[in-house]
Amino acid sequence: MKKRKAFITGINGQDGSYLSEYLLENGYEVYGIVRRNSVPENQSNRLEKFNDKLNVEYGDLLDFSCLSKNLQLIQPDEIYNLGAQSHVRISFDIPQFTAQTNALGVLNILEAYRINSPKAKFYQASSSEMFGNSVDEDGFQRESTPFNPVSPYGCAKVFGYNITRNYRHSYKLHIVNGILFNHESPRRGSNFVTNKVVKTAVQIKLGISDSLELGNMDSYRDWGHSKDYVKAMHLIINNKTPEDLVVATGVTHSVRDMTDYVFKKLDLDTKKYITQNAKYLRPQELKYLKGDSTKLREKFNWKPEYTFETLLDEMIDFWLESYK
Ligand code: F7E
Repeated sequence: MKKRKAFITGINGQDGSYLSEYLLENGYEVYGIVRRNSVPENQSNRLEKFNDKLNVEYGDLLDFSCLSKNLQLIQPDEIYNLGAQSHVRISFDIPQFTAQTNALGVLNILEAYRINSPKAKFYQASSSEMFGNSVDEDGFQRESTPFNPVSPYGCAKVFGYNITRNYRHSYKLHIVNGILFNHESPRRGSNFVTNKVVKTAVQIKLGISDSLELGNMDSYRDWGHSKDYVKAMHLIINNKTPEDLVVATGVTHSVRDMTDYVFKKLDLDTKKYITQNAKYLRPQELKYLKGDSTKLREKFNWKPEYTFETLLDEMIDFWLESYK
């Protein structure tokens, strides 16, 4: 039987790498683009173990010609647009680049798709950051919760979400948004809060580091595992009727709770090591996220395998192992 083909932007990111592995396991041919980087190791380290099974080319969401050429040649069955400037605080430092990549980049790939491979299904990586500080009365965010973004990243993602819906409705294409809440793993960049806390706590435990500087510890996040979430992406794109769905655990914790859990696990006293540094604060903060993914759970029987605790335990074990 002919293998199904998937094309992934951001293939070397946390989600791109887990999604590639999952699709390879499920018999797909996997294609993707990575942005050229001056340090070549950074482009492939998450893909190292299975790089020889992938078809990866240089490309960029800002370069319509390369997107167009790739989609014309590959004729994928499924397109996952996971490429982005994904760091919310950094989006305040580089707002225009963030808007170009996370907003206009989506339009570029949608156009390349509409023109060259309109039979494919298309997945757009939308984000809970689009909700900003908007919460329903019961304390959850869900598909119907209004967007009220509080960062350049969130604003750009709202454009990406809307243009995706617009293409679905205007051109009758099979296009979906997955609205994913925070998701982490040992492959998370170490400038995101979970991996920063776990990595530094392990370094403190091993005497390599003696302090941890953080920003706001009173914000709440709904943290899941990237491995669980890439399976949800695959279900959402293959939904018979294309629709936009939330992916979340439904459990929320503060940054302080998360830090306490990690330090306690390593037998360390948070008070001794943690200080606040204003450089990690954001001009505007998203204070609270807790997602309701009932629609996804009911439709596909999806539920996360990892809990907050098993996610952090896996990350702690990863860093302990890697410093051995
Ligand atoms: O921050 C606070 C920070 O950078 C989480 C991205 O994947 O999820 C992610 O965005 C919280 C915030 O993730 C530090 O202020 C405190 O309240 O890990 P984060 P994020 O901003 O929620 C959404 C769904 C996405 O779509 C994004 O792409 O932790 N915090 N101290 C800190 N955060 C960082 N990074 N570093 C600190 O030192």
